[in-house]
Amino acid sequence: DGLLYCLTVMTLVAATYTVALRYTRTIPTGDLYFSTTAVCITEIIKLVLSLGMLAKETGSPSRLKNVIVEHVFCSPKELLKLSVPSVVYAVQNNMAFVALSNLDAAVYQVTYQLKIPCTALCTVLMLSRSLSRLQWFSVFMLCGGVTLVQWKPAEVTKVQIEQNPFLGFIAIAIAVLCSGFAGVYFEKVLKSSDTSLWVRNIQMYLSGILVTLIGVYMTDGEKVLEKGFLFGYTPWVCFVVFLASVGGLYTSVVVKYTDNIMKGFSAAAAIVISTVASVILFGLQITFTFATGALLVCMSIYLYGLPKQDTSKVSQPDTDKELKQKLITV
Ligand code: NCC
Repeated sequence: DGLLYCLTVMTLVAATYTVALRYTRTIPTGDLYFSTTAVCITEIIKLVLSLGMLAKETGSPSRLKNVIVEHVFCSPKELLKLSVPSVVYAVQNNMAFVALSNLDAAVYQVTYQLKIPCTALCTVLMLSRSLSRLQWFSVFMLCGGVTLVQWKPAEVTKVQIEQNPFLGFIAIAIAVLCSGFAGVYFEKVLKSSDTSLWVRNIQMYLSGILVTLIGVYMTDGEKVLEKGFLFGYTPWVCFVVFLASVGGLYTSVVVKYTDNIMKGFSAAAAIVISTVASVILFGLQITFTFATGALLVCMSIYLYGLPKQDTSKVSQPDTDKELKQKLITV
């Protein structure tokens, strides 16, 4: 039940986040905030919130202190290990701002779905887990389904800003690769020991703050010194930072209890369910593309969840054959 709640929050936050972020980047005046600082502040907030959660988990201040001393001050190796995903996430989170400064939110959301197969590939390569052929098929079916479900006829919104769609798509491509890799890497570290999720998060956000600060310095250094770190922070920008922080933490909980591929499937299901709910509640009209996409999403979930034995029986002789072939060639 708790998981279902986390999934729903994660998906709703992600959808709101994208639209709100896009909105804050389309202000035509020269008062635009520095997006690199927003990414940095997000890491700080997530660190503080994770400390709070860890305090709750440990129960007493003295135990909290012990845990922090042991896992942060006396674990440079672990900190180094988690600096890998924190660098990659720093790139990814900055790329989201680049992409949404140059592309419409709907276009972004649809293209970003490429992260589903990318995540599946990373899972197979890095967690030495295997997917049956049918599961691979369902991964691509999900990707197509979510694309259709989120498909919106491009509205001709007149934004008064200069945009470079090509740059936007490059940014999405980088974000897709980063999301797959960092997600699976964090999952691997998290599940390889029984160290608490909040400790892992704290370890990651510490280097995250450092890396995103370097990002601020390298990209907007002079301008930030001149105008201030929080220059251009409207309530909307604060809202975006808030959503990014909450969304990140919910994501980590979801990954703890499921995995990154399941995260993709459940997010898709949540989108479908929330739309169907608004049809029932508010009489929203369902489009043909949505219905087709929803059908694909449901079918892909069904196919992905089919018992694996049947397919592994089929693929077993395959690998045996391959092995024999290899032996013969040797
Ligand atoms: O792309 P996605 O997630 O995989 O990005 C993961 C986000 O979660 C943060 N994170 C991850 C692990 C961890 N232990 N702590 C974290 O804070 C990372 O910093 C990264 O921001 C998704 O599956 O679609 C999802 O998408 C993002 C976001 O919509 C996209 O990245 C678009 O920019 C969602 N984030 C938010 O809504 C803020 C995430 O909830 C789900």
